[in-house]
Amino acid sequence: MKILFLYPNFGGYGKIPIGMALVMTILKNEGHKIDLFDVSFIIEDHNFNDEQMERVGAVKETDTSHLYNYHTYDQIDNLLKLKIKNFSPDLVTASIVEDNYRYCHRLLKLIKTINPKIKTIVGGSTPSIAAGTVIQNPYIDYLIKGEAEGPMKEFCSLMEKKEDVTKTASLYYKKNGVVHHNKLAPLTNMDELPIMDWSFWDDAHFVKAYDGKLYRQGNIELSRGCPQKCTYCINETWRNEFFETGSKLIRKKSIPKLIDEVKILRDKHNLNMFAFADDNFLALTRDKMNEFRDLWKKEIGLPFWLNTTLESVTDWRLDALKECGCAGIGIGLESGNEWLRNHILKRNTKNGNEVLFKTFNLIKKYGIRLTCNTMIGFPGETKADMFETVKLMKRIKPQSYDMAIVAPYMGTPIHSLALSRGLIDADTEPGFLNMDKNIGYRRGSVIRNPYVSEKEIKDIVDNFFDYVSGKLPIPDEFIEEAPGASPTAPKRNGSFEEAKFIENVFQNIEKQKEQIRNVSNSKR
Ligand code: B12
Ligand code: SF4
Repeated sequence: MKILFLYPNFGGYGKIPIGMALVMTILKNEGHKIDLFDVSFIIEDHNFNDEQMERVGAVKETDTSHLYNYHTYDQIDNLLKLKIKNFSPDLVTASIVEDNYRYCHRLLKLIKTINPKIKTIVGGSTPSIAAGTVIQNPYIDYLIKGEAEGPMKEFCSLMEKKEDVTKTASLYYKKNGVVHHNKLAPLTNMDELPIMDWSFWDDAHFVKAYDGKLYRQGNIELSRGCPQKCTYCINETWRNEFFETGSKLIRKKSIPKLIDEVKILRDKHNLNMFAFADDNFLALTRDKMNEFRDLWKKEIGLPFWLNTTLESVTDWRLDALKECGCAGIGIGLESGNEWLRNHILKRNTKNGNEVLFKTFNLIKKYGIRLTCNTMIGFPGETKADMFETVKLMKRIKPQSYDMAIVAPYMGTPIHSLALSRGLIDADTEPGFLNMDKNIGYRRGSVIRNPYVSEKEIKDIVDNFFDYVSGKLPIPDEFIEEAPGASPTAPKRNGSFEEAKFIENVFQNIEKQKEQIRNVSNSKR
């Protein structure tokens, strides 16, 4: 069967997406003919994300413009028409994050206009956590919720044999205008994953700027899942939605398997750096960490970059990382105000700001480059709260830091909160119902904040680097600690309704889980 994959990567950030690459590899290994339509390097003439970070001084300038070959939307449409004509796919698939969903809609609509008989199936972050909404899109026939390694293999095999595809696990589909869905497949066993076949992808995906230099970097994973419950992140929703499968959200590959894969990918693609896509790389036991250190040092010997949570940072893990050549760590600090972190973000930090500060100093002690990410613009956040984030970053002063404006991704508690309080421009179209109309790359704040204007939010983000470096002083009115910023700060005096909403979301989830537990106990 001929399967065309769309990567509507509307933002020009190159990096081969692991999930999609795995699904493509599995289907190729099953004997299907695979092709890719990837807009990563034709939709922009530059890497917008990098440029924005360079502009604010968060990363060193590196020229990657030679990778891009800008085309207008109409020109890209023509390229897609040509691809459809030449490849003549039986099935078109797309990997969707909310930022690229509207653009993906345009491409899927075009495909259905060219040939309405071509079936379309989507997966990825947004289809997984907002399945009931996305499946209503008129140009989407099928949707796989969650990890698709097993379900896509099943779906394509059924389709090829002209059997009933609607038996596929984790599938959402429409029949006579009514949405149906099947039982979810268990989450993937990472030791059963194939080695990714990257031959479909443009070489430009490997070229990555890091600390002012260009590397040939591979995007890989050791683990999936995260124990935290942040209200703006996919993990919390994923954990709850997949609770019924009984699968463990947090999984790891065996270290020898990882090393074997990395060796093959390194040699095949001439790579000299790796980036781990894991949400919380450092959640490794002492034995696993040491095994990773020894094998990486002996067999790979290349710099690597990872994301982790503050809670997983320990002396012995840093020591191991340093020894095997870790080039950098990324950590989401998010907000400098403890009350906001605990009650709105649920980025529960039993370790308050002082402990966070010590952890960051520990990383500095090991000389590992730290990128610290923050976010502002949460419902219930005041301007004083935002300046707490600036002040905490000023204390930590890592080598690299960034501030983003929170996006209320559909399916997350932050989206429900923003929607319930009328703080977003909710769409009304099928396939987009209640999704924010404005999520996308070059926009400012999409959540309306009753306490801070959009311009003020944008000014803080734009001047973040100057505030942290000291070029701009912290305004006098924000020098005192904001209410709730720490145990010694004045007591919080507002935003309680927003906090109560979030608390209710969590309580309802617990009730639903309890019901699932009761049903499964009664079946035993
Ligand atoms: C690593 C990472 C990145 C890397 C690499 C991205 C990449 N393209 O691989 C970088 C830094 C470049 C990045 C950029 C962005 N990211 Co990012 N990223 C991640 C992270 C941490 C891991 C992704 C990953 O590789 N997971 C492992 C793989 C195996 O899982 P997976 O991608 O979900 O794939 C499985 C299923 O989704 C499904 N599937 C995937 N594709 C397809 C396709 C089909 C047809 C089917 C049927 C199934 C299917 O099967 C896969 C295998 O099981 C996730 C968080 C997370 N836990 O998912 C955020 C995440 C995906 N990123 C997110 C965002 C917002 C972005 C940006 C828009 C940020 C920005 N403003 O620039 C860009 C978008 C870039 C893009 N178009 O992909 C959000 C998406 C939220 C949402 N609801 O849409 C996430 C979920 C984080 C969050 N906030 O919760 N990201
Ligand atoms: S710590 Fe990071 S990856 Fe984990 S749930 Fe929170 S935002 Fe998501």
